[in-house]
Amino acid sequence: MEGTLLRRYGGFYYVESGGQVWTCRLRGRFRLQETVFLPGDRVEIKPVGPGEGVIEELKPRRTCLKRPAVANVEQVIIVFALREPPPDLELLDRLLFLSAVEDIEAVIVWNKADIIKQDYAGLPELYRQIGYHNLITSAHTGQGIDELKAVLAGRVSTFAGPSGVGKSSLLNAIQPGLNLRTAEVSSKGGRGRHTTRQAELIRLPEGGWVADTPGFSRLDLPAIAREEVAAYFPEMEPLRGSCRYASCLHRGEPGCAVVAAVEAGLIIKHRYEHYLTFLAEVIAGERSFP
Ligand SMILES: Nc1nc2c(ncn2[C@@H]2O[C@H](COP(=O)(O)OP(=O)(O)OP(=O)(O)O)[C@@H](O)[C@H]2O)c(=O)[nH]1
Ligand SMILES: [Mg+2]
Ligand SMILES: [Zn+2]
Repeated sequence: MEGTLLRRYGGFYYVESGGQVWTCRLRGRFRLQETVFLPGDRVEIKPVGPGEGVIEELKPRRTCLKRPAVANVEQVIIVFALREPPPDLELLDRLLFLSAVEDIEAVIVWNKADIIKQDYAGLPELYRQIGYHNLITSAHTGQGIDELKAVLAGRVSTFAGPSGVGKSSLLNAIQPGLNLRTAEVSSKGGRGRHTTRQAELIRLPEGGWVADTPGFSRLDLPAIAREEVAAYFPEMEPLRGSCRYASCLHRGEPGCAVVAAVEAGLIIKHRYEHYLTFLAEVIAGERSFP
């Protein structure tokens, strides 16, 4: 029987197959090979008792994210808060960049609209102008929840973002009765408390699946060529071929169209700065994996 891995807990793997959740163990050879199974994995199971099974096979993955660690998602729902924790725009740009590299659609959700801090009020429009899909939500008042439901319906998605932004709260708002654990942002430092410990795939009543995931604040970039970095910044893409030198990496070369666009205010400064940061990381990575 084929099924979808929902979550791991202890030595057990919970697999949905045929409208039922099976508590499974791994075939010994998977333990020997140290195969890592992820929520979202398609697996072959063999029933061994009522509601109990053994995982016999791991199907090839269509997509595979390391952070959050989920397999086969079509869409990443990147959640940030419009108050606390303060939005870390470098992490946001990293997630957008990674989704583009992995060819997974990204939707930015700006949550806690009910307690929005004015400093952040312009962010959704800024990212909308770059071309990203944005939603403004409040898990507390229900604002934007229908739009979020529509975005999730019929697709396999994962939530991603820092701890405390309201990922689990949004899922509880979408599907009352889920009762996912949530916890207040700590008053000291305004950071989340890492309430969700493990990624877990949830079936949506409208059809589709969504993974609630633990928050994180660090994210490594994938190994790509330095010349490709700009291609994953949608606002730089149209300038491809416009710099004086074909090999331009847009970091101070003469006649650079990207730097000119930054100076003219057509490319947002912090986006360009993050481009430079990512470029430097990609180049450093090239040296460690020759
Ligand atoms: N005012 C307000 N508070 C919210 C909203 N959404 C979530 N919160 C609060 O923010 C805190 C953190 O919410 P969680 O849902 O636990 O956050 P999370 O992103 O799942 O965090 P981790 O599981 O640690 O990654 C809780 O106290 C929630 O009640 C919102 O839209 N408005
Ligand atoms: Mg959570
Ligand atoms: Zn250039």
